[in-house]
Amino acid sequence: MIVRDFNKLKDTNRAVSDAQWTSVRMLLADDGMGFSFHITTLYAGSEHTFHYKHHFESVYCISGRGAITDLASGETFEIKPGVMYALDQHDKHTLRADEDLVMACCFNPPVTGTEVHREDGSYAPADTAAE
Ligand code: 9YT
Repeated sequence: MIVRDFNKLKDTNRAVSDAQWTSVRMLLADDGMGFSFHITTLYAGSEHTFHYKHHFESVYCISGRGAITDLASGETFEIKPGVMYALDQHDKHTLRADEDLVMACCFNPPVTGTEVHREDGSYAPADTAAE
């Protein structure tokens, strides 16, 4: 069994940040679960375009308000506590945080923790994370 405390991990190298978001990786690839599990906070006023071409991702809103736009269809959905979205088509999307958005995210395949967003909004495939 694995038991971890967000409040301890947030001050370790399992917390990855850029200027507009921070993500605490509760589970990573080397935990052997087949998915990774992150608590990601997107800061109020920020907007993010991501395109996880090599991963499936589901995201559950714990707190905050914002919106997600599916860039293929142009549809926009409100994000608020209780709402989940799943990028089952590797959907390219824009997330807008009107307030700090705290999201619980699962990635399949799991991220290793070393990925950085590439120009196209993706993370590299699992077996080439360092590329
Ligand atoms: C909510 C969201 O887009 N999560 C993406 C994952 C986050 N950038 C991370 O943990 O790497």
